[in-house]
Amino acid sequence: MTGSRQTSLTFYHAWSSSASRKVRLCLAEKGLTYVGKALDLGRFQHHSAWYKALNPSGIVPCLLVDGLALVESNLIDEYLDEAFPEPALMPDDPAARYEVRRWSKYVDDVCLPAVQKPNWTRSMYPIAKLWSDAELEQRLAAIPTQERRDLWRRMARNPFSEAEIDAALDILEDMTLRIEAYLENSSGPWLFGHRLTLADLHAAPYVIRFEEERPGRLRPLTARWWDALRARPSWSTAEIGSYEDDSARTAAEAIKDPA
Ligand SMILES: N[C@@H](CCC(=O)N[C@@H](CS)C(=O)NCC(=O)O)C(=O)O
Repeated sequence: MTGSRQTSLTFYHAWSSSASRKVRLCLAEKGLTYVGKALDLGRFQHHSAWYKALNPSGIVPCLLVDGLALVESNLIDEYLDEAFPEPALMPDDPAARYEVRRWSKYVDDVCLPAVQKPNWTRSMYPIAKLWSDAELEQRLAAIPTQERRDLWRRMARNPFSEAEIDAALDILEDMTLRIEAYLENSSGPWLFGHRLTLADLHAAPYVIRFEEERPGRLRPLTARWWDALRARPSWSTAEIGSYEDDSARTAAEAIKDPA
């Protein structure tokens, strides 16, 4: 743990989850140690009563800080940046801080729904398509939000078409073009100048998925930025593997449900 604080951190996450990866990268950049608890989304541990008591939305991640449950990856990372100020992961200038927040919101509002299409097709559809109607209704009843009930119902009965997945990857490609534009205007190697910020960390899980789905398409500045990001010690500390490996890892290494 950095500094003299005795804060206890327990992190509920899934290895292949983009939102979880954002927080793992932030924890790693801060040099924080924590107890990691990987959930198996394919076994619906995130829909169990014990987990919904921590995160009522029934999604990962969730960071327990001295017993206080923090949810929403962008907000968790901002919390970490304030609670553990070194190294700073936000710019000093209020206008630039605003821009980082705007970028993080865009990633969550636009890139997350886009990445769900290939991700859910690869990992949730093979599970959900096997359900009988009765099992589907039973699974849906445990899901606390309409949005996720709709997604699981789609996976079970009406999976995304190739055209929908392609359109989603176009959205991620557009994100990489926005990254290129930021880098063209940046005074340093990162999206907002010489300091690595949450903006860089929050883009990373979506860039890796884009690269996996459409390899070799990053523009020159983005490709250099991408290499620099993955060369940081935080990349290996955060244990970000391929989507396939991390999905398999999730199933193999998931925690046991608390009794
Ligand atoms: N806005 C949320 C999004 C979290 C989210 O969508 N988590 C996904 C994994 S990346 C999840 O738990 N999916 C499982 C499900 O919906 O059943 C955040 O940033 O924390």
